[in-house]
Amino acid sequence: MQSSKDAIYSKPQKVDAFSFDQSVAEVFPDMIQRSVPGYNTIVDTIGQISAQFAQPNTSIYDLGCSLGAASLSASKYIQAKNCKIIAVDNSEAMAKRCELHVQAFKANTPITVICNDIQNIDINEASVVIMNFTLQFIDPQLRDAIIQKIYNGLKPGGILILSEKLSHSTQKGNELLIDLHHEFKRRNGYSELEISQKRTALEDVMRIESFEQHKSRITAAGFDDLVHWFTCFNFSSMVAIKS
Ligand code: GEK
Repeated sequence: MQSSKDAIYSKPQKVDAFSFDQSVAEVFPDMIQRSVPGYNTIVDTIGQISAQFAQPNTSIYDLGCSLGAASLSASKYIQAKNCKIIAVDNSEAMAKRCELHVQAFKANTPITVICNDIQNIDINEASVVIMNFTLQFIDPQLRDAIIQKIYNGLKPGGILILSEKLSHSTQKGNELLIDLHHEFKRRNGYSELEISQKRTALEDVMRIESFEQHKSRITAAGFDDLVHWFTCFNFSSMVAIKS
């Protein structure tokens, strides 16, 4: 499917809070690849990790699926029999476009797209749950309950793949990571204006936490191990394992 170039913040404007609306859905593949370092590697590896942990006759959830990149990667790699992938996003524009993406690819493991809030979704008989840069957009007050629900819905041996932008504990360290990320965006063609307007738009919408905060929530929910498998600047991906 065709994806247009992200020029949403290229002109000076009164910046509203960022939302995953139609204009974002239309340019999303370009936006996320030029904004998240290692995005393609992360998505491909999520497919490989999913294949390693998918158990026969179970569900794989992709929560905050956007256009379904992680679901499609999981579907490409999973060999376990009789699995199904449930891809969830509460943005109607994203879910509609995701459905078109899913139909355009021949999926080995079937993918069902659901337009709903993660809060309303039951997690049952799951062997893999994917949250690829989604938790950071959820109200921090709701995060403990969501992670607990995921833990409870996972079968023994199941995993949560959690990718997040992280904050660093020292101001200097944080500034270094932010500078490196902004340079990454400049090198991908974003102007100073685009970088600064996007930053303003995300201010109250994306509330990031430190690795320690994630680890403490994951441990409190009952997970036995948290494996930090990818980091580039302030972007990370982790695997939480239920033994
Ligand atoms: C990828 N995982 O390409 N319920 C459901 N969906 C939500 C909620 C919620 N409460 N809050 C936010 N979303 C994708 C990328 S993008 C990350 C994920 C980014 C959805 C939101 O609509 C958006 O599609 C997605 O989470 C976050 O592998 O853009 O940085």
